[in-house]
Amino acid sequence: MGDEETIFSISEGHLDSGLRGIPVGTCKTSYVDPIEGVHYVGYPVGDLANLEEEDVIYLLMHKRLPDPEESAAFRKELAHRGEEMPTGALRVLENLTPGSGHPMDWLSIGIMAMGAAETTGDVRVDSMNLIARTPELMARIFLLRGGHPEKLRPRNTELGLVENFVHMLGVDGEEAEMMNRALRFFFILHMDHGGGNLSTFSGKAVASGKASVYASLASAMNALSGPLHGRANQACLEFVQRIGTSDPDEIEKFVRAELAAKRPIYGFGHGVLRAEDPRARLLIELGSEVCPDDEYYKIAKALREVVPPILKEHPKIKNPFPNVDLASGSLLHAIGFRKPHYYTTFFGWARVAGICAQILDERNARDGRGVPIYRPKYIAKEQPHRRLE
Ligand code: AMX
Repeated sequence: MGDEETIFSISEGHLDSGLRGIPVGTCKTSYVDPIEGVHYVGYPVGDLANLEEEDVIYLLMHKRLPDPEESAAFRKELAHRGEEMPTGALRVLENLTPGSGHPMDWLSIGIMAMGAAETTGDVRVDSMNLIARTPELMARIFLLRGGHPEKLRPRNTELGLVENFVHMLGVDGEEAEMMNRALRFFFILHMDHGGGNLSTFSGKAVASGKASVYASLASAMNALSGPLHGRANQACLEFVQRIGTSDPDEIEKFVRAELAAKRPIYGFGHGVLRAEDPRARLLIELGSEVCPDDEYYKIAKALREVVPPILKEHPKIKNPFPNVDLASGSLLHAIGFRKPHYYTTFFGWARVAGICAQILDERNARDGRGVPIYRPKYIAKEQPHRRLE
C-alpha cells in the first residue's frame, strides 16, 4: 500500500455514522474478519482458546507465541509484579459504599486509583503491572462491593492470572476447577477485537495524548460499560431471565414484542461481523461441556435458533446472527457467578491485555515518537456565523 494510494473514499453518507467502517489506522494485535471472526496476530481465536492465558497475552504483546522458556519467564514476571498492590489504591476502594454504583464504575475507579498510586510513565512497565494486578483488583471489587471483604484469600500469583482470581475469591474443589476452565476460555476469547471497537479505540485515543496507561485503560473501561458494547453480556443474561423459557413459540413472541417496542435484541448483531461470531459458537460448545442442563444455557441455545430468521425480516439489521454475548452470561451464571451486573468486569479484565498491547504498539510507532494525537475532523453544521450585537 503506497502512501498516496486511495483505500477508502468518504462521502457525505459516512458522516455521523459512528466512524462505521472508515479506516483510521493499522493494528498488529488482531483483526475481525466479517465471516471468520477475530484473529489474534493471524490465529483464529478458537485455536488459542485452550492455551495458557499468559501465553496469549505474550502473543498480543510480542506478535508470536513464546517458546517454553519465554513462557516461563513471562509468567514469572507477571507473578512477581502481581505480588504488590498499592495500598493507597485499596483504600480508595475500601471507602466506596458496598453495593453502590455499577461494578464497572468500581473497575474504572480501581484502575485510576492504581495509577494515582504507582504510574511509572514507562508504557510496558505500567501495562505489565496493570495486567498482573487486575486479578486481585477484580477479586477485591467482587468482595468489597458485595460487603464481604473478610472472605478475600491472600493472593497466590504462582497460580497464574485466572486461577489466582478464583483462589482469592475463596472457591475450591470442583467448583473452582469449572470456574478456572470456563473463565480462562472466556478470558482468552475477550482479550482483543481489532482496533476500532469502542473501548479499544477510546483507550487508544486517550493514550495518543500521552495520558498514562492507567488513565487510558480507565477510559476504555468506561467506554466498555455501555449496554450496546460490553454491558451487553449483562443485558443478555437479564434478557434470558426475562424470557424464562426455552419454548420456541414463547421466545418468538417475546422477541417480536421487544422489536416492536424498539428495544435491542441482546446477543445479536455486530458492527463488523456478517455471520455468527465464532466466539458465540465456541461458548455454546463450552456450555455443552460444563452446563448442558442449565436452564439459562438452554434458553440461550434456543435463542440462537429462533432469533436470526426474525431479525432477517428487518433489512436494516446488517447482522442477524449471534454475537459473543449470547451465551457468555448464561455460562458465567452456570459456573457460579450469579449476579449479571458483574459480567462486564470479566470482559473488561480480559480487554486490559489487548488494549495495553495496542497502546504499546502505537507508542512505539514512528521510531518511538508514537502515533500523533488523535484528531478526526468534524464538519460544522447548523452554525451560521454570528456576532453579539
Ligand atoms: N436488535 C435490534 N436492533 C438491531 C440489532 C439487534 N440485535 N442489531 C442492529 N440493530 C439495528 C440498529 O440499532 C440500527 O438501527 P437504527 O438504524 O435505527 O439505529 C440498525 O439495526 C443497523 O444496525 P447495524 O448496522 O446492523 O449494527 P450497528 O453496527 O449499528 O450496531 C450493535 C451493532 C452490536 C450495537 C447492534 O447489533 C446491537 O445493538 N445489538 C444488540 C446489543 C448487543 O448484543 N451488543 C453486543 C455487541 C458485541 C459487544 O460489543 N459486546
